[in-house]
Amino acid sequence: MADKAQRATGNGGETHQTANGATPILTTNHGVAVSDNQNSLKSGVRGPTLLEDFVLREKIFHFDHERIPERIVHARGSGAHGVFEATDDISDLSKAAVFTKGEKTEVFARFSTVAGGAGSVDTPRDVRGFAVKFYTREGNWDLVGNNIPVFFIQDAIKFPDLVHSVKMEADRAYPQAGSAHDTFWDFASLTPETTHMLFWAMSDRTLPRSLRMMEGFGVHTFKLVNAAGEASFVKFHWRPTLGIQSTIWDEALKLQAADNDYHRRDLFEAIDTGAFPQWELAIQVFDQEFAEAQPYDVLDATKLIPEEDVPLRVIGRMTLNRNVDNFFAETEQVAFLPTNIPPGIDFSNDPLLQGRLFSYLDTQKSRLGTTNFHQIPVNAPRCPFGNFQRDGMMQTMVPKGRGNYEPNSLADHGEDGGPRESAEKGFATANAATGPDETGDKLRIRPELFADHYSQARLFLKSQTESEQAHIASSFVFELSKVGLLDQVPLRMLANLRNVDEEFAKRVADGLGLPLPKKAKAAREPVNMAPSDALSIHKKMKDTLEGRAIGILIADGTDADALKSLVAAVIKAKGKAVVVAPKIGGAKLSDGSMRKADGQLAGSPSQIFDAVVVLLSEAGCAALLKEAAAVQWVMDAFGHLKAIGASDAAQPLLDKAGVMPDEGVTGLDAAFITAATRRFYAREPSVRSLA
Ligand code: HDE
Repeated sequence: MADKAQRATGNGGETHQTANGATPILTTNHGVAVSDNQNSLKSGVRGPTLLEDFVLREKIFHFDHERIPERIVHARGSGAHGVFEATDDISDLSKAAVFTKGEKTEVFARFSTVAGGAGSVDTPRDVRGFAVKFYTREGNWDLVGNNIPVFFIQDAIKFPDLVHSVKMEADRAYPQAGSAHDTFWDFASLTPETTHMLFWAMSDRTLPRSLRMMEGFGVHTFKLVNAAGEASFVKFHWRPTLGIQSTIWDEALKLQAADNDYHRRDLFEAIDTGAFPQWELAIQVFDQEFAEAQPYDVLDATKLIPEEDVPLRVIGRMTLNRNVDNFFAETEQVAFLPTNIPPGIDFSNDPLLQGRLFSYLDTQKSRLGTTNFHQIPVNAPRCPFGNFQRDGMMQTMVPKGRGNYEPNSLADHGEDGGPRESAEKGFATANAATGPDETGDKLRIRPELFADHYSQARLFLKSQTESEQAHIASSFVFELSKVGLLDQVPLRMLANLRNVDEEFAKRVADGLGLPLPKKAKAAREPVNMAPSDALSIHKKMKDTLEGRAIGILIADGTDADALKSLVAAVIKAKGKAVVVAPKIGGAKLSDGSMRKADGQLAGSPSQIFDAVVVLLSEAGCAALLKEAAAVQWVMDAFGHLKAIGASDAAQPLLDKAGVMPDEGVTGLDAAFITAATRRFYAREPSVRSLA
C-alpha cells in the first residue's frame, strides 16, 4: 500500500537507490540502517509529518548546523597537502628536526584573501594569507604568513581597528572583499604606519595570477636557536618555482566576473593533474649587531630587510601534491597557531607577533567550538603527543587509567603514570639577552625607530619599474576615488604621501583632480635607502609557459594542421592549451574532423588565459566578427597586455578589436611561443591612461 502511494506521488522508482552487495547500507549517525531516504514519515498518505521520524530529524538537525563561524579574517581560502624537504644543513643555526638536511615533513598549506567572506571571489585587490602547518616529528610548526613581507600596523592593539575598517562597513554590509571604501582609507590616512604596506597593497602584489605564483613571507622577525642555545634572528621567505606573476587591475576585475573560483580552481586542477606547485623556503639570518646598525627596527613588522643587505639562503623546498578529500573537514577546520613552534625556532618581541600569540588559540574556541580542536585530523600532530589535559566538548581520545595528574607515583604500582617533561628535548624559550628585545619597564610605548613611517615606502616605490609605479599610483587614485562621504580622507592621504615622494603624491593628486594639500608632519624624518630589485615583480618575473594557460579560439573551418602543431608547441613549452569555440560541442576543422572545445566562448573570456591565439579561417572570422564575445575576447587580451598569435585570416577580428601591431602580436610560428612567456607592459600607455 505504502509502495503504491510513493509511486503515485512520483517519489518512487529511480530515486530509490537501494544498497546491493557492492554499496554499503545507509545508516543514521548511530548506526541504524535507513530503509527509505526519499520520504519522511507521515500520518497517512497526505501527512502531517510525524515527530517520531528520527531519520528525518537527525538529517535536518545535522544539516542545520553544517556551517561554523567563518574566520573573522582570511575567511576565503584554499588548501592542500604536501611535503617539505630540508635541503641545506643549518644545524649551526637551528636544532629543529624539520631543518635536518634530507628530512621530509608532511605539510598542509592554506592560501587566503583577507577581507572577504568565505563565499567571496578569489581575485579582489587584497593581501593573500600564506599559512603552512609543518607536522614535524617534534610537534607542529605553523608559519602563518602573507604574500607581502610587511604589515599595516605595528602593534596588535590596532588589529581590530584595522580589520573593522577594511571589512564591509558595519551599517550597509558592503563592499565585500575590498579596501576601496571610506572606512578603510579613513583609518589608513589617520595611521601613517600603514603607509609602507599601502604601497604594497596598491601594487600588483595584491593581484596574484595564481596562488602557485605568489611569494610568501613570515613577516615578523623570528629566532633560530641551535643546540648550544645560541639564537640568531631570522626572516622566512617562500619563493615559487614558477616565478612570481600578477595580473593587472582591469583583468582582475574581469576575472571576478569570469570565474569566482579562479585561484581555487587553478590550485586544485594543477595538483589534480600532477603539476605540483613548489616553493623554496629561504631565510635571512642576522644578529643583534646588524639589527642595531639599521635605520629601522627589526621588531617592527612594517619594515623589511632588503635582500641586498641580507641575502636569502635557500634551506628547503615545499611541494603541494595532494588535494584535500573534504574541503570542510580539512581546509575549513584547519587551525593555524603562530604559537605552534618546535624547539629550534623561537619568537621575537615584535609587538604584533606577540599579540598573535594570544589571538589564534583564542579564535579556535569560537570557530571550532571546543578546546579539543587539536584532535581534528588536519590539526593533530603526526608525532606522538600526550599530557594530562582531559575531557572537554567533543573529546575523541579515550585515555586509560587514573593517571591524569602529575607528579604521581602510579607507575610504582604498575599503573600508567603518564608522560613527563624533558629538559633536554622540550621547548625552552631562547635567552632574551640574545636580541635587542630584552624586557625592561612595563610601558605602553613603541621603540623610537618605529616612528619612521615613510623611508621603506619610498624604498619600495623607488625599487619598482616605471610601469609598476604607474600601477601603484593608479590604484591609489582608483581606491581614493571610491571614498565617497569623507572629503577629508583623500587630502589627508595625499598629505602623508608627500612624505614618501613629492612627485608621486602630485601624480595621485592629479589623478584625483585634487590640489596637493600641505605636507603632513612626519613623526620622524624619512631617510633614503638603496633601491632593491627583489621588491619588484617585473624585474624578477620568469619568462616561461610553465603553469600558464594559452587560449586558442577556433571556429568552423580552422586549419586542422595548424591547430595540431600549435597545441604540440604549447605542450612542449610546458604550457596548457585550452581550445575555445563558439559551441562546447566544438568546430568542424579544415580536414572535416570535429574538434571538441575545452571551453565555450561566452564562458571562457580571455582574462582566464595568459596568452591567446586566434586561429580562424576566413569564413570562421567573418562569423565571429558579429559576436561581441569574440571581439571582446581579443580586445581584452590586448588590453591585458598579453601575447596574441593570429592566423592571417583572423586579421579582420584583430582590427575590429583595435589590436595594433607590436612585438606581442605575432603569427602562429615560434615567435608566438616566445612572446607568450611574457606580458607587454610597454603596450599599456596605448590602451589606457594611468596616473
Ligand atoms: Fe592573522 N588572524 N592576525 N595575521 N592571519 C587569523 O585566525 C590576528 C596577522 C594570517 O589560513 C585568525 O584562525 C591578529 C599578520 C593568516 O587559517 C585570527 C593579528 C599576519 C591567517 C587572526 C593578526 C597574519 C590569519 C582568523 C595582529 C601575516 C589565516 C581565524 C596581532 C604575518 C590562517 C584564525 C588560515 C588568521 C588574528 C595579524 C596572517 C582572528 C590578532 C601580521 C595567513 O586569529
